[in-house]
Amino acid sequence: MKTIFTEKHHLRNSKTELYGGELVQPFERPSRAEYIIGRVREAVLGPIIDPHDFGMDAIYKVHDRDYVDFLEVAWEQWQAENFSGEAIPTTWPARRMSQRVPDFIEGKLGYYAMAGETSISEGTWEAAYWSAQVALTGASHLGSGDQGVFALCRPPGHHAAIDMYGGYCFLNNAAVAAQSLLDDGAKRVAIVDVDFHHGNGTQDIFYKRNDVLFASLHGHPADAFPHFLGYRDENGEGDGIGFNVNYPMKPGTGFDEWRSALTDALHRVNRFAPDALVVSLGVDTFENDPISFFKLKSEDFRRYGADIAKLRLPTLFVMEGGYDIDEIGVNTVNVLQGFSQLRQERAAR
Ligand code: 5XA
Ligand code: ZN
Repeated sequence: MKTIFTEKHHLRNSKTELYGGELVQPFERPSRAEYIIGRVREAVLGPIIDPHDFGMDAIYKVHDRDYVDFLEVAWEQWQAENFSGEAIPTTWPARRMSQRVPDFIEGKLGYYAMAGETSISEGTWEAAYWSAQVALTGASHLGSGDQGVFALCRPPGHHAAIDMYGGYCFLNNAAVAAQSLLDDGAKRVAIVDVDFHHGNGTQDIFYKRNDVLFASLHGHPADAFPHFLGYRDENGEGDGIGFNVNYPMKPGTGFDEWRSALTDALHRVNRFAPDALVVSLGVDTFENDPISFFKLKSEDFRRYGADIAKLRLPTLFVMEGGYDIDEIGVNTVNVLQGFSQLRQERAAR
């Protein structure tokens, strides 16, 4: 299996995350990707390929232009105010307040942020841009006939909505890739999000559409970030009714229950008969993840990778979350190996 990767992810190296009332070192840090690529090499998963630069067009297909414009200049505008720290929102357009976009950077941050933990720092835009290009390159390899590709995206993307950032995400890499597959001739694309957190951004982007089936398995929003989306009764809107499926699960959920939800999601994908599958691959479902509450063990990741392979669809894995740095590489590559090994076994029959 090919891995698409660039060292440009290091451009995203913010110093602060608002967590537990303190500014701490972010959980989403460069070493995550280094551990993953290290394990990809160690396991000899396959070639590691630099991303191609596809430009901005594919990004504008899923994000509003004013939002992207804001991301491009947010750090510059913040710096122009001579603030000493990194850019974090402190005020929001909450209930019964105006939804107009303010001029001052403090107001803009609040307008475009869906959460406050994610600081914008030097290089954030550039890293987010290249992360999206990693996903687009992965999609282009699927389009050329590969059956499984790993887009090692960093920063992650699935919380990034049409016009919102947060949850460590700026551009929605999985959505950008899915849209590019459609633009390159796919009639239908399914996205299965196995990250611990609900993919609110991906849901937002495709909620009214019937050419993308979105299924997300995640911590119940009553108990887990992003808290304000991800309920079971969110089934889509307009043409999209029936094409959004959420599987919220309670604290302590182990592999058997989680896998039943995955099995149901994969059945739905099978019935949808897509031309390709995008997997938002977060490994923060791991039992030792510091900010999550599912109980998957390392070997479970291999097992569900094989479950996904049984769909026999061209599959793009797009990296999302996972913060147990010691095991992040093993768990991620276990999914990819579980997938590849089952595919190879079936092909050899
Ligand atoms: O998948 N999303 C994440 O892992 C980020 C969660 C951020 C919680 N404040
Ligand atoms: Zn997550």
